[in-house]
Amino acid sequence: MHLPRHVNERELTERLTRFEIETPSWGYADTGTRFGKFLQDAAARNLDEKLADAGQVHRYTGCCPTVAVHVLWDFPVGSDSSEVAQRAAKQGVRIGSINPNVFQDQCYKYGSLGNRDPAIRQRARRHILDSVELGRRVESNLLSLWFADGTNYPGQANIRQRKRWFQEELKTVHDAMPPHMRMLVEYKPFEPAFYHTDIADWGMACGFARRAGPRAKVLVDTGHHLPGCNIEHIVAYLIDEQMLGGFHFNDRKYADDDLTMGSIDPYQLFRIFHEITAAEFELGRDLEIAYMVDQSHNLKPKIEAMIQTVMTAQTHFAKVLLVDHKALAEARARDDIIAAEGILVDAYQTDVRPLLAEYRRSRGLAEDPLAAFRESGYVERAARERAVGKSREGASYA
Ligand code: PSV
Ligand code: MN
Repeated sequence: MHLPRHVNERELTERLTRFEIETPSWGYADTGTRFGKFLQDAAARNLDEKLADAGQVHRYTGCCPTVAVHVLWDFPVGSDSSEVAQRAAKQGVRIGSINPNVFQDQCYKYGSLGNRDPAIRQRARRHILDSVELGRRVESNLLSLWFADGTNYPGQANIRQRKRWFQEELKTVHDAMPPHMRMLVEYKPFEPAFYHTDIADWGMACGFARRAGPRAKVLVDTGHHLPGCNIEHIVAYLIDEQMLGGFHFNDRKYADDDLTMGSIDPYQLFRIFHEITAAEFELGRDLEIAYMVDQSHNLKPKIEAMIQTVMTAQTHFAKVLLVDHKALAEARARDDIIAAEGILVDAYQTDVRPLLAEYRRSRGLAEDPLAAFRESGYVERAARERAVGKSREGASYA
């Protein structure tokens, strides 16, 4: 593909190659809404099948070498967690972020680290510390924390007191992590709590992370913002504060919809990536950011949806790599808003499909990973094997 003069082809290719995306184990399993769960014959039934499916995504895209795991969903009590790193390697992937689960057990009805009962707080802390240990065993270096804690009614709880419990507990966990491990603190404005959520926005996540310690950073889940929120501004701010640790990518129309990344507002995705690559251009180095997908496809076929997601991510990342940062700085210096905006729009409107096809071909990958995967017959084979014994009864959301 003919590249604009300001783009260095080698640098672009190298940056694309360093852009890796983690896929979530829970994106390969049957999931649903609180109203029901629609099963797919080919959906993974256990960790090994999830790793195999993630391995397929990596095999066809070449940029998804790690898989996020959710502790209770992937390591149910009593399950064998030994040799998971080797089992992942067999599928061509590694274990990525560890996601403790302190929201689904009955004891967490009124919260986990924010629960007024010290025994429950201790139980939640224990589970997270066990997850740190699990991370060590499966060779992960990322602890990703999301809490469902919050309240539904004014007056229900002492918000300031809960904040202090969170502060204390997060610091304890931070200090217990092995030196190579990082902690990511995720925020969400509402759901499941509908009045107040203990870590409701990026500012709170940033405050908690700062107090926890230097290896704690903020995790931005793109679906966790109120309508109209300028997410790229948050991203830029956190980068400048050296507090941006990672992303959970997905798209939304209303709230935490878990729709495919870039399916609703692809320009937003471009704007988010632009803030990152613009900062990298200034700094002259890559930022340490964990790019992760957090999507559960209830209706789309799961592996295909994940490949589609990853291709969308790569497409938009390639587009921001075309931005002419020098010309942008010059336009800004003249207060030429039309030109400055035009530089972004030019890059956004460039058709990077030929560039990506060439890039993939040069790495021995299929030009169109989605088409190649579809042709492979993997889903049909998985459906034949996995549908057997899959109960059609009791498909309500567990
Ligand atoms: C919560 O909505 C969330 O975004 C957290 O990251 C959880 O770990 C994940 O979804 C579970 O699907
Ligand atoms: Mn998330």
